Amino acid sequence: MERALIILKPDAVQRGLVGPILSRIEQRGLKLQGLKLMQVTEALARIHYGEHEGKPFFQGLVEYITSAPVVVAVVVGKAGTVEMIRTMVGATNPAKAAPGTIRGDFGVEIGRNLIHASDSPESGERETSIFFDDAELIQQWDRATDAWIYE
Ligand code: IDP
Repeated sequence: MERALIILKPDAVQRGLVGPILSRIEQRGLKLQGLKLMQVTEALARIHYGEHEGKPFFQGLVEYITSAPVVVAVVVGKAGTVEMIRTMVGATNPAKAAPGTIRGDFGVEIGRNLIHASDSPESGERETSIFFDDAELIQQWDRATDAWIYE
């Protein structure tokens, strides 16, 4: 199994797109391990986006992600899940994202691209531990539909 951290960024929350975006993930058959509404602090933003420190868009990115509440989720599935979610999310710039992807259907500009999703299983683990305490996650639970989603 592998998992991804998803952040529905402030624009997704402000625009009332939490339900529609989470619906896509649920409908795909992926399973939640954690979900919460939170305010990202500047310190947390700087840790999460540490790899982008020094880039021209970094300060704007920190301001964007801390500007209003976000919804964060941990989503789990079999091997390949992280890549599958990235495909659903689409290209970083919504203007170039394919129709049918979250960014391609809901956004128009790179600085308001609605959603973050971990880019590898390793990032998924690292980012999950940054945003969630163990006690906030339900790592193992039976879902009635599991046998109808996975062979
Ligand atoms: P990703 O979110 O598709 O993985 P990354 O390259 O990891 O894309 O960039 C992280 C975030 O930084 C993007 O989702 C976007 O919010 C922001 N970002 C990246 N490049 C730019 C840019 O050129 N201008 C403004 N914001 C950017």
